[in-house]
Formats: sequence, C-alpha cells, structure tokens
Amino acid sequence: MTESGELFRRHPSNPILTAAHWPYPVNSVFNPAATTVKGRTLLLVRVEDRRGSSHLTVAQSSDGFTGWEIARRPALRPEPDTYPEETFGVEDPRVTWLEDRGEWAVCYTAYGPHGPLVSLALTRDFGSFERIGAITPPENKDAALFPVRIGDRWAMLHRPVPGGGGAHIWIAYSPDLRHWGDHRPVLLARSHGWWDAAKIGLNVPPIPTSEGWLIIYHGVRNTAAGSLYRLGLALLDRDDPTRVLRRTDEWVMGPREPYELEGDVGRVVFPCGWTLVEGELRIYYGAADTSVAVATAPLADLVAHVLRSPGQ
Ligand code: BMA
Repeated sequence: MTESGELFRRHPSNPILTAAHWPYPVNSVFNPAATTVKGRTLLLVRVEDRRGSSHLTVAQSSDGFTGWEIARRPALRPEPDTYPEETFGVEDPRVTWLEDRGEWAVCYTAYGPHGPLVSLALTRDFGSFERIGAITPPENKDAALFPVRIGDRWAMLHRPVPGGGGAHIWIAYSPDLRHWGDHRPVLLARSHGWWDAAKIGLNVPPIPTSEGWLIIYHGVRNTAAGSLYRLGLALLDRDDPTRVLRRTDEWVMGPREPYELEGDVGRVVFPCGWTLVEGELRIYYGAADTSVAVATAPLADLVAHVLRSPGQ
C-alpha cells in the first residue's frame, strides 16, 4: 500500500502522453493497450482525430515511463470499405501475446452504424495486421483474450449489452480465434448504491498469477453529475475462468488527479494494458478520455488484496 492507503501509485510524470506529444494534429490520446517488444514497452494508443474518429498508433519507450517514440503514422486505422463496422473508428485495444502462435491478438472496439462491437486482428510486429474482423455482434466492447488455451480452446472475456439490459462481463470460447461460442456470464454488475452498479467491463487482459487469473475491471456509477469510472479487482479460477473466486467490495483506484477529473470525459480512469517488470505491475490508462497515464503496484500486493476480499 502507498502512504495514502491506495494500492496503485501514480507515476510522477503523469500524464505520460498527451495530444501535444503527437507528431500530427489530434484531439486526444487515451485507453492504450500495452506489451513488451524486444525489451521495450510498446503502447498501442487510441488516438481520436479532430473529426471524432479514433485510430491506433504505436508509442515505444525503453523504461516504460519516459522517452516515448511515437510513430508518425497510425498502425491500425479504420477500413470502412472492407469493414463497415469500423465506419466511425477503432477504439480501446487490448493486446495479448499468444505464445503458442508466436503472435499478438488485438481485440478492439469497432464502431459502426449498428453500434460498437468486438473485432480481432493478429500481428507479429505491430507494423502489419491480419484482420479477422468482427467476432461479436453489437453491442459489445471491452474484450481481451486469455494468453493460453483453456482446455483445448481459446477464451475471451467480453461485455455484451443485451436489449433486456445489464452490462456484465461474459466469456466465450473458440477453437480457431474466428468462431466464438459457448457464451456465459462471469462477473455481474452489482445493483443500486454500489460503485459498480450501472455497468462493468474488463479493462486489461487477464493477468496470470499463482492464485488464478487476476482481473482489473471498471465499474460505472451514474450520478447527477455524469458517469464515474473506477477500477475493481476479481480473481478467476485458473482452469475454469467462469468461476469467480474473489472480488473486491471496494474500488481500488478511481479518478483523483486533475488530469483524471477534467478532460473530454472527466472522472474516468480506463486502463487497457499492463506490463510486469520485476514483480511490479504497470497499468497504462486513459485519463478523462484525454491523455495516457501509468500507475504501478507490486503484483503480490494486488493478489494478497483480492485474496482478502469476499467471494462473489
Ligand atoms: C466507455 C468506453 C471508453 C471510454 C469510457 C469513458 O464506454 O467508450 O472508451 O473511455 O466510456 O468515456
């Protein structure tokens, strides 16, 4: 725990990336996926242009905090002629390294005329991408793959919003990354006064630990002043991630700093990626839908904290 009693420590140079850093004119940079490539931290950043449409651009750093090299051109931009579901942009990527396949899976939100849905692309270098295309119908967001097969199938957490209401975290399975089924709810939004009552969704890809899969998710509370996005933890069974072993009652991080409280959408912290460096988890998050920030916590502390939490 930090002196303030919080699990996560914000980096002193936050926000680490802003629109002002970008080599071309943009409105905002936020909600980045993260991974490690040849020892360097690579962020796949959601960049919103000045028309309101988002694309994804690579930024890399040797220490993960400073000295970012930002690509001069987008890595993944909407291709509405081939993929009409991307007409209004591609958003909020989550990147998972699939050791067995020797490539990364990028789940992202494709925003089209029928609403947001989950699309998947594969890459070996973040330079070229094999687009699988839409893997769910709308409305669906906040998806990420597990890094290994569960049993003999790939697995993905995602967040459908059915017509009947309720925005919960679900799981789906696939033999080939293209065809997804066996959809089941895993973690449910709570109700009434809870901080995570209005909706929940996965943030970063599942984190493997000795105790199971650590999940960082956002809970939304609708207030008279707008939505409040905060983060909670859950622990899923390693062999059967439909089983929720633990879930924090209280949120573990919420908007507090000026760059999280004010922006295009104030009072939002929204990580899409993590890296692990010498036992320390780094989460890269969008702050107020405007800039990119990073916070750190010893992974062992997060696991100890979630283990002290009640079951569902
Ligand atoms: C969610 C997503 C995120 C965004 C957040 C706050 O629904 O669309 O991209 O950061 O809202 O606006």
